[in-house]
Amino acid sequence: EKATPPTIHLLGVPVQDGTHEKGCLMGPDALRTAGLRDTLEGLGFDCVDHGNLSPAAIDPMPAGKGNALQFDAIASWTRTLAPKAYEMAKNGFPLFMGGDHSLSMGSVAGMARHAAEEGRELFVLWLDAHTDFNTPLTSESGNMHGMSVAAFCGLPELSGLYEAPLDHPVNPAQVHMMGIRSIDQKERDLLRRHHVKINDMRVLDEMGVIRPLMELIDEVKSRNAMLHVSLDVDFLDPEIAPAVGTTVPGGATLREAHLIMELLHESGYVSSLDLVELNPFLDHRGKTAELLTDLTASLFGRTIFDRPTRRPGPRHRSV
Ligand code: NNH
Ligand code: MN
Ligand code: MN
Ligand code: MN
Repeated sequence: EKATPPTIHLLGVPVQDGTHEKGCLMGPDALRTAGLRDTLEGLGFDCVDHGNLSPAAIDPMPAGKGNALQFDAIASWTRTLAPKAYEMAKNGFPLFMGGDHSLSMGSVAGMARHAAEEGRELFVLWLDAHTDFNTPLTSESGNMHGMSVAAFCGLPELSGLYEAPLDHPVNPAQVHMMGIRSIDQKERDLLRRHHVKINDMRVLDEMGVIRPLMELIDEVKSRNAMLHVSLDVDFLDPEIAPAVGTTVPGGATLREAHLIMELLHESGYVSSLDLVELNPFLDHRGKTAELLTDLTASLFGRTIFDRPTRRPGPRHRSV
């Protein structure tokens, strides 16, 4: 018997204060223009587009230590998004359309709370050129999109972003990163100290995407956890995905990225997705927005040709 597909809840989060490069605020509308919703409906899913989030004003905070830029603005977004993500997760599959990567401070925190309430753990697959594990004390740029993982893992230097201290910080050992090829000096030590699982580009060069990804999927399955996927455009090679302010050469290929999405679909354990860092101002004729749409289609079950039917394992949701 087939589980009914979840409703997909699209939410635009046009935050760009986490980066120095302007333009990410157009990301959600570029994804809409590329036909994300029609594509998902074409695959048989019900979709609700919740429009774009706007951050609630907060009282200015005392200046924190270190050199975080736009701390108050990012706190406003995070405090608005986390409860919204938590609510959306109750009714289906939340798909967050960014916006820069500081978005994940809210989306992941909301998903972690949802998972905890269901008695499940939350794992995170971080697809990015960067590890985004800086704090205001280690960051060289001050840009808060480079601090997202540290924030939702509960590092105290970033706890002021949230309304209240995080009840359900993500365990850094349950954050698996792929595509990594740029880490700041002090960030390196933090990543080691907190046992974040890093699959850098060298790992993908040597063994491809299947082995490290199946390691994650097997662990998620064995713990009956939920899996949040966070896709930064710069995970992809700039040749195929130019619409991002922080391109790093030597990224994932089109087929590697699709294979990851297809395997994630087959796992049946993905609970939620961020599409972030899309800067349409830097795109060529919409190609990056279209690529993200195609990758999302693969995550939701689009295949090139028929696949042999697999015996479904225990599932969170059939996607
Ligand atoms: N590590 C750098 C910083 O913290 C770059 C972060 N930029 C990103 N992250 N695009 O994904 O400033
Ligand atoms: Mn990132
Ligand atoms: Mn990045
Ligand atoms: Mn917990």
